[in-house]
This record gives sequence, C-alpha cells and structure tokens, in this order.
Amino acid sequence: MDNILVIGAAGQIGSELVIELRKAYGSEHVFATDVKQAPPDIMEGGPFQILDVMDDKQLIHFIIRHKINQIYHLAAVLSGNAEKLPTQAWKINMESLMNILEVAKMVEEVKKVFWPSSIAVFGPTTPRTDTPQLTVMEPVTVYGISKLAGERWCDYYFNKFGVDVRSLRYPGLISYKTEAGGGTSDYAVEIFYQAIRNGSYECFLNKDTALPMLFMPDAIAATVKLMEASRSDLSISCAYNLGGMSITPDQVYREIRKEIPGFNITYRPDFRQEIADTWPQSVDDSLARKDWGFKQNYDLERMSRIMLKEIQNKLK
Ligand code: AKB
Repeated sequence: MDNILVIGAAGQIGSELVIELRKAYGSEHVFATDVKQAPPDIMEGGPFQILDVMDDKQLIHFIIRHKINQIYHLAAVLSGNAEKLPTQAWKINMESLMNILEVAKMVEEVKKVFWPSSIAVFGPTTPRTDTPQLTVMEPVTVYGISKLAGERWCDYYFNKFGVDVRSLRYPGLISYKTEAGGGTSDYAVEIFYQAIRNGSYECFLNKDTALPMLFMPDAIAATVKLMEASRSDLSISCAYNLGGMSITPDQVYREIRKEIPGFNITYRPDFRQEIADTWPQSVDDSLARKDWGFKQNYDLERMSRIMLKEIQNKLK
C-alpha cells in the first residue's frame, strides 16, 4: 500500500480529501500535514503533523522518514488574497511547488504528485464559454499567472525528469466542511452560511456573473480518479480542464430561496468582480471525461439541498 502525504490538510480541499484517501488507503498510510491545526477528524483519524512545505529540508526528511510514495500538494494563496499581497503569493505558490517537484525528482520512492491548477490560468483573451483545453492563456491575476507557470513547470519536470505530476484546473469549489478563504468563487460558499446565519447576504460579485463550479464530492472523486488512472490513459502531461456547472449568484440565491423563502441578497461588487470577468463562464471538460472518466454527479439543486442541510447541522 502506498504512503500518501497531503500538504494543506486543513484547507477546503485537503480536509475532505484526507478522509476519502484514508478510506481508500487505510488511515495509517495517509499523512495529513499543514502549517496550522486541522479539523479534529483529520488530526485524530490518522497521522497528522505540522509541516511547512516552504522548508525544503523539513520536507525531504519527512518524505524519507515516512517512505512517502504519493504527494498531494494543496497549499496555495487563492485569487483574491493573492491580489492583496502579490509578491508573497507568488513566492508561496511557486516556491512550494518547486520544493515538491525537486523532492519528487530526487526521491525515487515518490511515484506520483498531485498539484491543483485552476480556471484562473485563463484570461480576458480566452474564449469565455465552453473554454477549450488548449486555447489562448493570458491570465491577468497573480494567482492565475502562478498557476499557469506551475502548469508549465509540472510539464517540464514530467518531460525532463519523468516526475509523474497530475493536475486539474479546478473551477470554483463549493463545500460545507471548511469555509473557503480568499478566493473569487468563494461567494458560492459564503452565501449558504450567511443564508443560515443571517437570512441575508451581500454578494461581492454581480448577480449575473456566471462561473464554472463543482460540488466538493465531485471534485474529490475526480482528484482520486485522476491519480488512480493509468499514466498511459492520460493524453496530456499538464492540467485537465474541469467544468462542472456554470452558475450565477442569482441562480444560487433562487435555489436557496426554495428552502429559506425569506432569504435576501444584495450586490456590492468589489475587486473580485474584475477577476471573475476575466475567467471562463463555462469550461469544456470532455478530455477529462474521455481520458479517465470524469463524471459530475451533483447539479445546483441537489448540491444546494445538501449544503443547507449540512451547514444547518454544523451550526446547531
Ligand atoms: C479562487 O476563486 O481563487 C479559486 C479558484 C477558482 O481557483 N477557488
């Protein structure tokens, strides 16, 4: 059984991915790490350690000591926060990835790496609907630039050194377990929490801003499926487009109103509107479907019902 390291286990993706990986690989084989404490089920359900991916020496010692075979590197500064601290975000996003790629190149036991890319790799010159896998890519955000550069580095390490890195261009991810932080698509998480907490929400994007979104269980299933696919089935060596559903704040609002009729929304777009305006509204993910069988199980209606129920339980 492979030993797996998850970096960023306290985050939105990590806190759910660790649980699924522990089910599949056995708790003792999945090492959850982060620079901060993680939710109790992550810290108590298997090995957990504070680890800073920016510290390359600590990283390599950890990987050798625990005989790690697969790495999921999920730590990143997201789009909104990256615009506030551009050079720090660039440093964190790029240096952490380079540390992982170097360690995977040096340590023979490391067989596979997962690193998340994003729809932020696209920019205002990209076709905005049904965005193709291969198209114009001129991102104008720090986060998008770091993700595009990261994709190129992953491709380089695969072709030059045979490092088996796999990646997905995640759309906005919607989840209830860990509240998202610092992203442009995060309104789609905040809106559910605020609907339950306050019965009202002030949205930082305009009502008709369409973005591709995916419910977390679909994103986790896609991630694990990609990592378990045979390399020979993967026709590209960089990141796969992942689309999910294309939804607007107004559509999410209307869905919530079905369950909470008094829910009220106002719109006050901030700097994140400009970011969203450069991203795709929908993405063509047919290659992911064809190569390794990506499947989306949750639509807006089904997802919203689960979000409201789970957040209600959580906040009780
Ligand atoms: C963000 O909004 O920054 C992220 C993303 C789409 O990569 N959720």
